[in-house]
Amino acid sequence: MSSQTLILLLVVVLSNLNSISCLEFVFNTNFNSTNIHTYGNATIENSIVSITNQTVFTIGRALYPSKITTKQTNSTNPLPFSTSFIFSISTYKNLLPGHGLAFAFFPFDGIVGASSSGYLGLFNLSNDDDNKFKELKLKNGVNYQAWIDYEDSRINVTMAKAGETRPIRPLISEFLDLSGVLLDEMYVGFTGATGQLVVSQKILSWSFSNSNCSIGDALVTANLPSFVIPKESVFRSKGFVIGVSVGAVLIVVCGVVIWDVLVRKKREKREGKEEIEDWELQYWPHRISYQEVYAATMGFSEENVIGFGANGKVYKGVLLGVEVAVKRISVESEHGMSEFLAEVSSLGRLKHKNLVGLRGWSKKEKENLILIYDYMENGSLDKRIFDCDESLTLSWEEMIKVLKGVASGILYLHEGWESKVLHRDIKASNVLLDKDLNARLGDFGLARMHHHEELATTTQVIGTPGYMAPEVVRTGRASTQTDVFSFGVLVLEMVCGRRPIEDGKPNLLDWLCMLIERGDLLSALDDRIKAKGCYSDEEVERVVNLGILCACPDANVRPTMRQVLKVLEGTGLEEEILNVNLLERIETALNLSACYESNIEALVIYEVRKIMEVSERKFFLGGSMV
Ligand SMILES: *[C@@H]1O[C@H](CO)[C@@H](O)[C@H](O)[C@H]1NC(C)=O
Ligand SMILES: *[C@@H]1O[C@H](CO)[C@@H](O)[C@H](O)[C@H]1NC(C)=O
Ligand SMILES: *[C@@H]1O[C@H](CO)[C@@H](O)[C@H](O)[C@H]1NC(C)=O
Ligand SMILES: *[C@@H]1O[C@H](CO)[C@@H](O)[C@H](O)[C@H]1NC(C)=O
Ligand SMILES: *[C@@H]1O[C@H](CO)[C@@H](O)[C@H](O)[C@H]1NC(C)=O
Ligand SMILES: *[C@@H]1O[C@H](CO)[C@@H](O)[C@H](O)[C@H]1NC(C)=O
Ligand SMILES: CC(=O)N[C@H]1CO[C@H](CO)[C@@H](O)[C@@H]1O
Repeated sequence: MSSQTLILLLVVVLSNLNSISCLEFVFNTNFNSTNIHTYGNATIENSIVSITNQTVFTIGRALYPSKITTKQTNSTNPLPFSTSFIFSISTYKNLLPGHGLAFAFFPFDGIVGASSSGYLGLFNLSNDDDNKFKELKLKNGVNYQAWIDYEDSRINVTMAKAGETRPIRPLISEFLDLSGVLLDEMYVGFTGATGQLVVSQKILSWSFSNSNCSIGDALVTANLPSFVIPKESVFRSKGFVIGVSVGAVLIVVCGVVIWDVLVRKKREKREGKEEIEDWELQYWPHRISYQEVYAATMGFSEENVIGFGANGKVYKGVLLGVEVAVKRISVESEHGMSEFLAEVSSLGRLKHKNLVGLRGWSKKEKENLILIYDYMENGSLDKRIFDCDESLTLSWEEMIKVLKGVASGILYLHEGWESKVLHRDIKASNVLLDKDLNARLGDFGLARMHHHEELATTTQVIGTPGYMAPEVVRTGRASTQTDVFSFGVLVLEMVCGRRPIEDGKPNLLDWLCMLIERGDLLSALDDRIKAKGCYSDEEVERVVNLGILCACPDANVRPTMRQVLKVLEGTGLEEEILNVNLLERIETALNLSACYESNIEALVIYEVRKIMEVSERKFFLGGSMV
């Protein structure tokens, strides 16, 4: 789990009223329904304000009961203010944390016009403005005290652990003229939201004054309740004793191994060879010397660049007379490299007609890993779906062939091998087309090995926004069902000829659900495919339904890859699967279409972007390969 929680502290004003005198109040863990008003899903529990909890897609707001004067009498000058509050943000077990909390002035009470998730119950899609945010990263659960002071158009935000003295230097000190945005009287308080990501956000104490800049000192910081997730006591447990014993044995074993490795390395150095580990020779793919790769790509010349991945370029090359695609990846650490090599050695053994073959690998020094793949003449699938001219678009038949290919590639990964492999990043740019337009899944960099039955336990989010199942966004956990979800999105974007998320257009899934409700499903079919003909309406309907079913927010409703393939191949069983079983499930899925609505937010806006920042490191293999 990401140990970092994002919180946002800000003073914001939403739009452009008359006045009186100064105000001052102090609440020391004595909130009640009289002295603070809550809106949305905020509650008061044990005299503490809870802005958000584990409930997804909620907005919580807590405001001082009446409007306060924010301007000096007969003037547009804002009144100075000092406010301080103690808050706690804690995460839930096995869930990724989000989204944040804000201190704000509001022109009205209630939560009308605000959106959840990354908008913090403060903004919505039409009035969001990223520039207003200042972001701080905090550890979880701890009670923090924040101070916000405003005077003479200067705003200072200071923060410390509750109980510690106020730091002299503010975290943020900015000139900010609030006169244009503050109304004469406004509500003041806190707002927060959850999305797919949830976090508990609490306000323990709060003080505010227009005249006393030391009002923060009035907050009692002693004996505050703690929301830090308790760690299990380890010392008393049996596990501890066993752990220590096993640990001691391990240390000895490791020592022996390390010593052995060091001796070997020394010997290798003396012999002046590249370090080649034993397994490198045992398995596909073989290691290829850097010089060979260098020559094959004409010294990694720009002319040979055929694609850009997230972490490096892809080159075309000729190795031993065969065309290859060479992907260069920079690896941050030595640890990253060894992790990678272990993975490459396993993945190199995966062989299937619908997977891009990995021919070999090479490395230069410690940070440059090079993967050599079969060259795919027809490039990546995305170039055949989006923004391309008609001559390049696939016909319905070709499209079905590609989908069958992708489906059998995924099925092989999921079931065809002794250990289950998740792809984790199925999308059009990761599907390559060979000279006969056969689909081959590429980019296994994100795939990890999993033994059958064992649930993937990584909590790092891996994937691409729009293709990620809601549960991945929420928990970071991938499974075969999450691959099925991405496949569903791929099916739908191929049929419709548009990306799952496009600026200014409704989310693809929502749009399709709307068309289905209207009974106008066929209008979803890409006009360019329509122009090529050779399809039947029933077939289109079947494939769209299949896509929607795969992309159902409820993972249990999604079919397995084996069922998907059967439907695509139309091997008799289809009737049974689709008509009886699946159609029923599609109904369920459609009933869940309300879910889709909230998913738009989850997928489009903010959280995925945020998570991606956190786990950027994991994206080094993302992007397309040609
Ligand atoms: C609420 O708290 C205030 C102090 O802030 C107190 O004066 C008031 O009596 C409390 N009201 C109720 C209903 O407990
Ligand atoms: C979250 O808060 C709501 C009230 O907004 C409450 O009904 C619900 O039980 C709470 N959920 C949890 C898990 O505490
Ligand atoms: C503020 O303006 C009102 C009229 O607009 C006037 O009656 C009042 O005396 C003024 N107050 C001050 C303090 O200037
Ligand atoms: C967004 O908020 C503005 C007020 O700031 C409101 O006028 C508008 O209707 C809201 N839009 C939506 C979609 O809620
Ligand atoms: C904000 O911080 C600056 C620098 O520490 C200080 O000079 C200024 O007086 C502060 N302003 C307020 C309103 O606290
Ligand atoms: C400001 O508030 C602090 C904390 O409550 C208090 O100790 C101090 O006396 C107040 N100062 C003034 C000028 O009222
Ligand atoms: C449990 C609870 O109070 N849920 C509410 C959360 O807020 C939404 C509106 O924002 C209400 O519809 C829910 O009933």
